[in-house]
Formats: sequence, C-alpha cells, structure tokens
Amino acid sequence: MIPVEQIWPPEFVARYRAAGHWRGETFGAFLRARAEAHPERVAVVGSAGQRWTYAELDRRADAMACGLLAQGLRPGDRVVVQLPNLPEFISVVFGLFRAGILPLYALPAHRITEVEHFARTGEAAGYVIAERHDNFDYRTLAAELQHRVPGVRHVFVAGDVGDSGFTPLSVLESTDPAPAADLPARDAQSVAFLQISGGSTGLSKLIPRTHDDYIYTLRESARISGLDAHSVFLVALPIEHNFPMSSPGFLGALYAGGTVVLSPSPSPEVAFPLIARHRVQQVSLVPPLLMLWLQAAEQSPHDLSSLAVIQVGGAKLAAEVAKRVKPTLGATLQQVFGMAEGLVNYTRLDDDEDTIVNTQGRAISPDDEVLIVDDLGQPVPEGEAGYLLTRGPYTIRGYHNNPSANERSFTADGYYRTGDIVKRLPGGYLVVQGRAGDHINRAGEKISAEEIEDHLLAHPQVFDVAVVSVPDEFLGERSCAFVIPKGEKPRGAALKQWVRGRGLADFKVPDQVVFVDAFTATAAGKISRKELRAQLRATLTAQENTTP
Ligand code: AMP
Ligand code: DBH
Repeated sequence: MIPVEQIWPPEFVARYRAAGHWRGETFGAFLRARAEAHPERVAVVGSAGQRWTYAELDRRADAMACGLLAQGLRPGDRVVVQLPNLPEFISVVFGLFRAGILPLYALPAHRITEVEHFARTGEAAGYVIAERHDNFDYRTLAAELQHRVPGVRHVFVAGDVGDSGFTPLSVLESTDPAPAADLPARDAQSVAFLQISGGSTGLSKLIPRTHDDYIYTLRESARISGLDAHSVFLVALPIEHNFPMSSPGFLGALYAGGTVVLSPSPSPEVAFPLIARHRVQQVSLVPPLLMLWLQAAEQSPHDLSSLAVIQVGGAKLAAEVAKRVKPTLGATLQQVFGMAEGLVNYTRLDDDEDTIVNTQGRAISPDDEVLIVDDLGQPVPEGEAGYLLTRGPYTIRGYHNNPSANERSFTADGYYRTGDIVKRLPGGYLVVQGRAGDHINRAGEKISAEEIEDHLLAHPQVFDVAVVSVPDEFLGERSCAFVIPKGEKPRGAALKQWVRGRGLADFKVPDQVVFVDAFTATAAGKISRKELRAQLRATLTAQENTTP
C-alpha cells in the first residue's frame, strides 16, 4: 500500500502531528475505546428492529475481522463494499478496518460497469453485497463481476445467499473472535479505505484516506456539529456517500459515542416515523431531499420536534429554501460544502442567520489552506470569484494508482484543484458560484459528461453527442444529451435504455435527449467540448425560458 510519505511530504506530516491533528488513533481503536467506556449504550439501530450496543458492535467487528482473515483475505487487500443502509455495513467496515483490509465503497445504485471499474482499479479481492435492495438482485451482479474480474475471489452476502455459493456475512459474524492481540496492529498513518470521486472527467477515481486524516475530520466535525454521547444521528442518504459517512455523518456520531439510526430510504414516509420513534436529532440531506422534507413536514402526523440540526450539502442550496428550515422543521440548518477528496466547510451552529442562509460555511481546520485563483493561477482579490485550490491535514495529495489524473488534479506544490468556483467572504466563509468542470451535479450525485458521451457514442445510430447539465428546479441540475443521429433517427427512450443496458447506475441515464442536425455550422471541429457544451446549455435554457 502507498506509504503516507507519498501522500503528504514529511514536513507536513510533522506539522499535522505537532498540531495535534493526527494523533495516531485508528478506527479499530476508537471503537474499542467507546465500547470500553460505555458498553451498554446503543450504537446502531436498524430499521428491522436491530439495536446493537457499543459492546455488541465491538464484538461483531472483531468477529468480522477474524472471519475475513479466516476466509483467506490478507491485510492490505481491498474489498468492494456495496450495501444499503444496514447495520451490517457498520460491522463489516469496522471488521475490515481491524483486519487491515481496505473497504472500497460503491453506491447501491452502481451496476456492473462501475463495480467492475472499482474492482479493477482497486485490485479488489472481495465484494460485499446485500441479497437484494430496491428490487435488484446483487447476487447476479456479483456472479458477473467474478466472471469479469476473477481476482475477486470472495463474495459475502447480507441476507440469503440462495444457490449462489457465496458466503453469508452471518458466517463471518459468528466467527469466534480471537483475542484482540491476534489481530494485526494497524498504523494510523496507513490508508484505511478507498472512497470514490464523483468522476468529473471520465470514470470515478479512487481516493485513499488514512486513519489519522479521516479521524481528524470526524473529531472536528462532531465538535462543530455539536454531537455528543447523547446524540441520535439518522443516516438517510446512501451510507457509502462521504457526506453522511463523515460530515459529521455516522462515523462522527460514533466517534462522539452517540447512536446511529439507519433509514433504508431517504423519503419522508420512511424517515419521519424513524425520527419520531428514536427521537433523532441530526440528519444530513441533499437540497432536493430537503425540499421534499419541508413539503412533507407541513402535514406530517409524525413528531419531528427532536430534530435539532440538519446538515445540507452535496450541491448548492438556494437561499429561499435555506430560510424555511428553521420555521418549518424547527431545526438549525448547517450548510456543508465538502468533497470526498478532503476539504469540508461548515456553517457554525451559532453563526448569524445571514451566514447560515447565504454561505456554504468555512473550513474545518486552521491548517486548511484555501487558495482562490484566476485562469492563470494567480490569487484573485478578496471577495472575487475564482477557482478553489486546497491542501491540508485531511485533503489527499493524489488519487490511488492514477498518474494522469494526478497530473491534472494537483498542482506541483500539492494543492487539489477542486474544480469549484467560489468566492471568499470575511472570516473565511465560502460561497459556491459554480464550477469549472463539465460534470453534472444531479441532486448531489456527480455525473461525468464525458463518461456518458462515451457510452452514447457506442450506439450505432449516434453520430456525435454532447451531454450537458441543465438547471432544474427540483434536481438542481439534470442531464441532457444532445445527439446528432447517424442514419435512421433513434428514439430518445431507446437511447436512455441503451445507457441503462450498458450496466450503469440509473442516475446516469440522461434525463432528456434532444436531437440536432449539427452542433455548430461554422466552427465545426474547431470548438472545444467545453465551449460546445456551454453553447448547447445556453440555447436550451433560453428556449425553456421563453416557452411559457
Ligand atoms: P466529490 O468530489 O464527488 O466528493 O463531490 C464534491 C463536490 O460536490 C464539490 O467539489 C462541489 O462541486 C459539490 N458540493 C458539495 N457540497 C456542496 C455545497 N454545499 N454547495 C455546492 N456544491 C457542493
Ligand atoms: O458532495 C460531497 O461529496 C460532499 C458534500 C458534503 C462531501 O464529500 C462531504 C460533505 O464530506
């Protein structure tokens, strides 16, 4: 595995340790410490009635660790974890941490194309799935994955394995936990897991996060969000997302010694009864979900009065929506502008109303270095918009095994080019203005235009295509594919079905398909993809604004 020196230069390692950010604590150790401090407190509540105390979660994590090693997995191996919001997600991930095996997170929405990409680039040896979720059978996906990537030798299933021949997770969990001393010791500076990037250009990249750097964000995020041992945190978004995982997320809640409640779906019908029953205090949402929740709360029979803080992030929140949080839900809004690569900004709970409604917060750490630069890489005057570059004690210095992406995405002195366009207000508060890249931020899910274009170009009746983001009242942005047909014009629905049939997550299927004869009459071949996409977006938006 990558030694940390290749991630942060030694002088930064020394600095972050001296400042007390990196404390040599591992995931396995922090869970053990909580279990020893308060074994009987409830750590995890599942929607099927599971209630695991800290002692129980700790025991299960040990059993998982021993079970995984007994199956033949080795410290340093990678295992793709793709589970819905089940308690087993938490026990298996802590088991992997304790065994020194790296989880690589996939979203439940991902399908064979994405999962194969993760398994190949992460050189995964194992795959953890649920039997089914949202009417999809993951055992079929796992069989296809093993066929395509034979290195994935182990498949573990939460639920019924059927006749698949895979191993039930319950077998691992019932392994006799060896004394803790038998588990391999972990180095807090080693990579703990691989998170996935939204994929601004082409396929998702893998993000290596260490125990030290991630636990630093958990400790600070929990403090900034006011989580403590009495807090009850609801995971409503998919649990693999970096946001509900760590900002402050379920890991922040566990770090604080609180209780995590898992909702199988983010819809108000499913989440509201859980909030009422478990007196949930905090939850993280993307803006479109917040809008649904605000609407549903107005006539909900469920008692939501326990809600104290709602984190909203992943995409830009409109001020008009932000203003309604306190009066409608009775909770303090906390805007969160973060990224799986590192940097996370929060509005603080005691900020004034104007700051909470109109900014995306300020960085976690005094050692987060935030630069806002122009096209030439020169800092812009204070208060003006520019490209956000950042480095710091929890921002990666490079993607896993991807020299060409690293060349593009990081400056020579180690700043990550976020691709976001922001301006900075006094006090370090950031306001997100837009972005430089060409991805589509569809309700917080990032979609690479290029990736979808490549799939559409493979269709026999597509001559050329440009995929662009279009402003959308509900989703924030939706995707539109402009297609120049080849021969007989295909139907839009057929092209959508084609993308789905390529084995991609459903959220990547274009929301809209528009056929055009040509892209630009004059500058054919001379115009960049980026300019072309901008032109098409402008034309469509102008048309929509003139159509009543
Ligand atoms: P990823 O790199 O896939 O983890 O996605 C992170 C990106 O999501 C950021 O670089 C932003 O473009 C976007 N994002 C996250 N939070 C916010 C927010 N609160 N407002 C606007 N954009 C956001
Ligand atoms: O969108 C994101 O990736 C995101 C948003 C808020 C994130 O990774 C985070 C907070 O940590």
